[in-house]
Amino acid sequence: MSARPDTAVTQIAFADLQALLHRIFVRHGCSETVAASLAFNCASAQRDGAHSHGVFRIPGYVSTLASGWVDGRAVPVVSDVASGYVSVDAQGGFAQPALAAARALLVEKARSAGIAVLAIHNSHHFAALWPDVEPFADEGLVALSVVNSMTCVVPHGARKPLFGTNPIAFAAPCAGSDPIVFDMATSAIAHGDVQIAARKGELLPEGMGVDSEGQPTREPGKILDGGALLPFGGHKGSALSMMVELLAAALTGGHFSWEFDWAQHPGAKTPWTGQLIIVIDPSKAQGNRFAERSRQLVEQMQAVGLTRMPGERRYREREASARDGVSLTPQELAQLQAMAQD
Ligand code: NDP
Ligand code: PYC
Repeated sequence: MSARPDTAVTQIAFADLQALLHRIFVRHGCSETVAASLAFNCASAQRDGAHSHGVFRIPGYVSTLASGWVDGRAVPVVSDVASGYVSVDAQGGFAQPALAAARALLVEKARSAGIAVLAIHNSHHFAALWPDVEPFADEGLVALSVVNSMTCVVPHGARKPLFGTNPIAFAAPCAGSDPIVFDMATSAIAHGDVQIAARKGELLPEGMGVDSEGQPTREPGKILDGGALLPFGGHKGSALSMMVELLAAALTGGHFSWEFDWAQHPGAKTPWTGQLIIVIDPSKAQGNRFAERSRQLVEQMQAVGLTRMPGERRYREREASARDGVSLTPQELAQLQAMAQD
């Protein structure tokens, strides 16, 4: 559900988009450091055609900052907990600057112990997860991350929503190519894609969600208006979503997806939860041949007919954006320019 928009597009250089988003974040209450982190993240998602978490999210960031729900100037506090464990209190700010603050220590620990964990709590994550893991694989490391969001998914076999859309992202180096990366919500569809479908007046495929009566519906408006999403793959996706709640919230000290109440902050959109990142140094693996073994796996998958790896569409979009500029609709560009000034 992340293809290029089929409406008219205008192209903007990545650096110009990043600078525009940076101005918006600063204008709406973020420190320079936080603005830089979020602008790079969001511009990268737009560049890669990850539209559910590209510039589509900017009005949500702005309304959240205006509501006082998130601290755009928070300075994360990093704790060196153990030889393979780093904890960060994001101080009610965004998760990406918390990761940035702890990253060097995390990598140092992973390279020394072979594996290290970064547990972020008191944090808001409103973005795609792959930007958090892909850079580790660029450095030859394997990374896995989970983040929980806000109650909108009915556990398999239950009657009411409890879990968040709870994505899992994974990145691994692969000899001779870009890293292998996947990043997927554990809900049948990301909440962002439901909002996009509602805006476009499109029906969803079967099996994505239920209305406020718990009845299956394909209408995004009914899901957003008191309805809920389903996990992907029935009990299997539900188990993964449960795991994400445990790792991202219980293990980090963050909130479960149902544990925060933003009712007093009209306009708040960013889930106040937690995030876990596990980084492994594959040079410690038997024979130190991980990247070559990744390549062998990819080649075998292709030999049995696979034509599209996860992450491949994004890499293609990235190439097209580098060549032609990052695509936005003229309306999106005008809205961003207005938000940078208002
Ligand atoms: P998709 O279902 O679009 O894609 C999931 C993964 O599968 C991607 O790695 C994608 O690669 C790959 N993929 C898709 N189609 C195919 C195919 N036909 N063959 C092989 N691989 C394929 O993602 P979701 O809608 O589940 O999630 C979208 C985004 O929403 C994610 O970035 C996620 O992190 C984010 N999200 C964030 C939340 C938060 O709380 N911050 C909550 C929930 C979601 P490719 O990228 O190349 O298309
Ligand atoms: O798309 O499900 C989603 C989502 C939740 C929080 C940020 N994105």
